[in-house]
Amino acid sequence: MDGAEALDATQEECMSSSLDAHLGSECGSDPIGRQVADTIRQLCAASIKLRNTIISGGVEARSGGGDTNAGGDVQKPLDIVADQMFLDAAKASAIAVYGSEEQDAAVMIDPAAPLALAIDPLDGSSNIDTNVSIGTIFSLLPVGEEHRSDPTSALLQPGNRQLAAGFFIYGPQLLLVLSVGKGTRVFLFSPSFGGFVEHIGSVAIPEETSEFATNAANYRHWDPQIRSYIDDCLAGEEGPRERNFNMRWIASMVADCYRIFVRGGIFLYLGDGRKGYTEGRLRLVYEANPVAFCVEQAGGAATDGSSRILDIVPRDLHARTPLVFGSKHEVDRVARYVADPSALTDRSPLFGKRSLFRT
Ligand code: AFP
Repeated sequence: MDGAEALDATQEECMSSSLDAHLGSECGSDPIGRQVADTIRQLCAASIKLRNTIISGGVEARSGGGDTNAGGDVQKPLDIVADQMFLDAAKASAIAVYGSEEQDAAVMIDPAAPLALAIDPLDGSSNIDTNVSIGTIFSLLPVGEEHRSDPTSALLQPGNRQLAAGFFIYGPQLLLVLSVGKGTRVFLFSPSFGGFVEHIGSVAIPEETSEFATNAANYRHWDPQIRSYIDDCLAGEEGPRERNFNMRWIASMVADCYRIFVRGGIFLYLGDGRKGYTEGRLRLVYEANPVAFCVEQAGGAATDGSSRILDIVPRDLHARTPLVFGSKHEVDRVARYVADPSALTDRSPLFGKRSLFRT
């Protein structure tokens, strides 16, 4: 086989494993399915543009001071650029209403269109300076007849109504983690092919794990149940869990989440005692819901500590929620710690009272 034939063979392989082929076969041939597929294609095109901006180190990609968004987070120039790129993608799709972390209120696009897009255009943007992976998290919801008088209300449906959800990771590779409700798959942007190709077929998050992800600097602000859970992990082989745990915290949810898809783990960002953090930090509609959808579709679990994330009815577009997700058995275990504080008193005094973060 000469070089040209080899290239053709690779191109053919790329086409058959392409995101496009996946969307064609998995989204269905009904109008809504086709519009979901087309919207995902538009989001992918925007993500490639954003990736090019990031890797070029252009002026937009540089961090800097800025205004605050609706949630009070400082906006970087790249947050604004990303928001505009995805808003343009939404305008080129069958989107009625666009709800973004970077916009105070939902943006009406076409009240007659069948879909609503909720998005965090650039999650983890406080990491831009440090060249850590950042991402875009998105959720597609149906706009039904009941939403016609006020299409923005479509963004306030519980996450179990999502038609598709996913996130892009701008890291060493541009990846797309995607679920259209039939499992979760990972696609890789191939510059030579010019599009996304399948990277990991069907993701399965291991049910068991010995790795947790949390910002341990907030330990003193946590509820006692969560401190106890982490204490028990930290106690390792000598503690009640009788095995050693590892900790990872990238502070960029897409990157922490992707690691959990690849090798299991548990992510915790619960409410804590700091001012403004009673509901944690993460947003229900455009962060927790899409992640929870992909996690559940990969066999994992996602809760607010006790209740399933996907069953929560959002109060408003920017509402926060405590969030725990990852390996199912570990997420269930956290719920047991949260639900039954009295069980903690039965634990050995060594593990019930002592904080291993204290000296
Ligand atoms: P930014 O988008 O402001 O960087 O926030 C990122 C994030 O929402 C999420 O990606 C991280 O898991 C979390 O914040 C990290 O929060 P802490 O800095 O409080 O650990």
